Amino acid sequence: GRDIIGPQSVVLRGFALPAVEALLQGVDAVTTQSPFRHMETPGGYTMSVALTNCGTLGWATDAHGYRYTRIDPLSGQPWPDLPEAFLRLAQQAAAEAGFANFLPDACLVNRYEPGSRLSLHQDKNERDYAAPIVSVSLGMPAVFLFGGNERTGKTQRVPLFHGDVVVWGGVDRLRYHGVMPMQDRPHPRLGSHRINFTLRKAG
Ligand code: MD3
Ligand code: FE
Repeated sequence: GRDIIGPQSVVLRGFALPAVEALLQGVDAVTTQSPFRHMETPGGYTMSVALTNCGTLGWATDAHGYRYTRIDPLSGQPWPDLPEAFLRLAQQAAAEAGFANFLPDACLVNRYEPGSRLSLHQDKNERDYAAPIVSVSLGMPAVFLFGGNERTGKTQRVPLFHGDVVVWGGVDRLRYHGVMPMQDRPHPRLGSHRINFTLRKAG
């Protein structure tokens, strides 16, 4: 089924389930080349979420700020190729949500453990806000926070489960969002981890 959570945002419940093993194989291939790591924020904190990237461009943060790079600062090599299973799923989900011809060039892969959280933020480092973002949730459930266009507004809480895919775009593209601190509710396939990857058009 689908849950409408904004004028141009939809949760496709279980949409990724048929592809889970191919997607996890993709995550393994990516993390073999570019492992998960905890990056520093410009404010001097270490992120509780570990991340890596695949595709032409990867999102990174350090003491100097947030940016997209072609080279993984940890490996010194280009980010790993976008696995075909990621691209196929993202294009199918985007089309289901009314965004035809989605051509992502960046994929940020986040790994959560119990206690990890993502504080409210906007995704503003992409060049083209007309393209949607497709997000795929695997493993432990999370509570996603969906706010408005200002940090201070009301937030709705949206539970996201293993296999859910969310497509965000249009008027919802710059809404504040985050993830509540993770509870330890181990998943049969992924244990005490949640993996979320987001496909974007960044360049
Ligand atoms: C809504 N990740 O990586 S994915 C992120 O679950 C991020 O790991 C979260 O926020 C996670 O930046 C949420 C869903 C998401 C991604 C981008 C959005 C929701 C969004 C951009 C605009 C509005
Ligand atoms: Fe985000």
